[in-house]
Amino acid sequence: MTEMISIEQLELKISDIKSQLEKEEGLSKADLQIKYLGKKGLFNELAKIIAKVNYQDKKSAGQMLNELKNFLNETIEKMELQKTKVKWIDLTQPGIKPKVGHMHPVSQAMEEITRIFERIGFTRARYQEIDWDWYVFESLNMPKSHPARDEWETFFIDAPTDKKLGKIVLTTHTSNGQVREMERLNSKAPIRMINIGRCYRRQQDTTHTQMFHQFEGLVIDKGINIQHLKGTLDYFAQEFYGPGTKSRIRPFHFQFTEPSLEVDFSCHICNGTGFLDNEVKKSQDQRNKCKFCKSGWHEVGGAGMVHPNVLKAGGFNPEVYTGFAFGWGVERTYTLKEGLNIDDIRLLYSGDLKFLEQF
Ligand code: FA5
Repeated sequence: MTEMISIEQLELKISDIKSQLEKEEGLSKADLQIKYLGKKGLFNELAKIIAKVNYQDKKSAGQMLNELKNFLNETIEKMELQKTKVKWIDLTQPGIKPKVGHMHPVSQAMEEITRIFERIGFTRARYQEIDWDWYVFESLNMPKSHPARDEWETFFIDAPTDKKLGKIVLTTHTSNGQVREMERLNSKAPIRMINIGRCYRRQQDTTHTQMFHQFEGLVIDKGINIQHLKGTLDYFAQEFYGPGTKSRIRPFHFQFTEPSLEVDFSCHICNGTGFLDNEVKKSQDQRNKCKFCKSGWHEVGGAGMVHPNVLKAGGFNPEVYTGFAFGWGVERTYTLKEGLNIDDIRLLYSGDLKFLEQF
């Protein structure tokens, strides 16, 4: 007895053929026509089945086969059209640019700072960001339990202590590079170092982050005096912020420099006057104050003449050699650049592409 085929089974076979055709890749139009619509093709093979369909279903089966044939013809045509569309290239169209990233603004600033100091004979150095207490504090004239240490809100590493070098800390400033650089050069002058690195402190607000960068300058030789320091500050101010920018030094206290200074750069918005108008005859209260600086100046960091005890810790005779050092925040120095107007340095580390893509 002939095995009969139901309409549902026929439907299944039809949908198999349809989906097989839709998945076809690589066959030419002619090959598809042979495979699906040729004499021995899948359509004709299926059409033979009609003999096995019940008499009362034959009409619907015939219609279904007709629809399949139309589908096969139309789909093969469409697939051919699609292929020719892909193959056609408009050579006059502008190309699609690949997405390219760029350096983070802080890395850009570090590159610029390095180039500026290299031009006057400084060499870039890098020292560890996890270092012994000795290099971060003690060799810098800050003996254990000295109150000055409190200013550096330090993260300590839970690790064994060394008898001479003490605890291990996350560096609070790049000044740890001072004695390290003296040791690296076997206490031989001249030293002209620019050390840029990561620092860590337990601080967080609009002008402070727990991780930030500093750049540290150190110059040691015979006959180095404070005028060399001031000349270097002025040179940097003009190169980084543009012609006309002035530097100003104010007395301060650091354990590792004597005398110690705080360094300010003149504000580019009000040209160091603190006011946005020229009405010098008016009283200060009536004048239009500069909101960017409030005083005409921006503080960027510290500086001073290297303390004799630090020179000794690095193997230099302070009777023969003198030096100057400075240490400023990269983020702080950078955000003061003309046109940037970044009032919260935490934005630099927010990972917000909408912000970062502007630089
Ligand atoms: C120091 O760190 C001294 N080592 C600088 C120095 C070096 C003085 C050599 C003399 C000789 P101070 O703590 O002021 O100093 O920090 C210097 C600068 O680092 C600050 O003015 C600021 O720009 C930046 N800075 C400090 N803490 C943070 C912080 N948490 N986030 C961002 N920037 C900071």
